[in-house]
Amino acid sequence: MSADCPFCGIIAGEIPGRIVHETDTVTAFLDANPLAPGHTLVVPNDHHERLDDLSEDLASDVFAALHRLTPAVEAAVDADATTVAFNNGSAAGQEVPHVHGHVIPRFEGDGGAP
Ligand code: DGP
Repeated sequence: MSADCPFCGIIAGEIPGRIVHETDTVTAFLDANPLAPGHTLVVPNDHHERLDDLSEDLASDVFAALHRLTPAVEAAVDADATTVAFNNGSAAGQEVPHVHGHVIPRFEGDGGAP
């Protein structure tokens, strides 16, 4: 856990978060600044900054959660599709330095990729 990391705070229950899925290694919660209704973040429970900092096992757990959650998020908001993305490093737009996959619901005619 990293003391000043908001995602570590949510996982520890110290910061409010709308958690939608939890395992021993991965947590998913709604994004506080959603690009679409249902925008969900999938994060490893342990603090790691970048995707390549994860062990292969933990990366697999994150991807397994994305695999399960993507259809569930689509169904929850009646979306037509999802954009699944990682901003991996600050130059790529990563603002929170705790690995997170975005699951962004998409709708026909919503104007293209965010
Ligand atoms: P990125 O730019 O890829 O690092 O995306 C960070 C996302 O995290 C952004 O969509 C907003 C979201 N976010 C930032 N702080 C919090 C927080 O404290 N709680 C929640 N639920 N989401 C947060």
